[in-house]
Amino acid sequence: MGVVLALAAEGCAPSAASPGPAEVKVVPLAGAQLERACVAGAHELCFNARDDNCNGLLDEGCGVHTGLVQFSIAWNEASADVDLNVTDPNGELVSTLRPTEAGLVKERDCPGATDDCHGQNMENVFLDGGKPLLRGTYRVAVRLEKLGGSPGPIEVTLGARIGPKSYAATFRLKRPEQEGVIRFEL
Ligand SMILES: [Ca+2]
Ligand SMILES: [Ca+2]
Repeated sequence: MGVVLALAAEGCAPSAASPGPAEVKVVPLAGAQLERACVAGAHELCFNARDDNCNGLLDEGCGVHTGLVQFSIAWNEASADVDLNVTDPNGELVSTLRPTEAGLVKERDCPGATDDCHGQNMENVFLDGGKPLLRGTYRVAVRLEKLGGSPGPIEVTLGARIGPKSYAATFRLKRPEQEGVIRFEL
């Protein structure tokens, strides 16, 4: 409750043909409204979890891994702790400790125990390139763990890549343990 969420299917196709699901159903579990679309040919900004240049890839060229399925979050408050919790169609929660059996990998746990992210708070989950795309429901939860001294709310951008399409949503999380959830069905 109290999660403000904006969602947009940006529908941008990358220049190279990518195999992917023909149809994706996106189910926000909170009120949704359209967010701005990406701009073709724009400069791709790093660590904002957005497909700024509308090529279907999130934060490419920034040392961030991608795959046929990718979910990323980013937020500005350096000491706030937000978690990206993705559960794959097998019901397995993706952790930074090891890939799921379906091949989803999580990199970056921000802000990290020893300021590992250097103030650039971004978490990223992607499908390992060697694994086939697993169809089914991906549950993507964005959860505020700690405000870290910020008065809040913490504005968190969620970017998603499903095959050739990218999606963007924004959450405003006010108190610890609050989370916003979107389901992607493919
Ligand atoms: Ca891009
Ligand atoms: Ca970006």
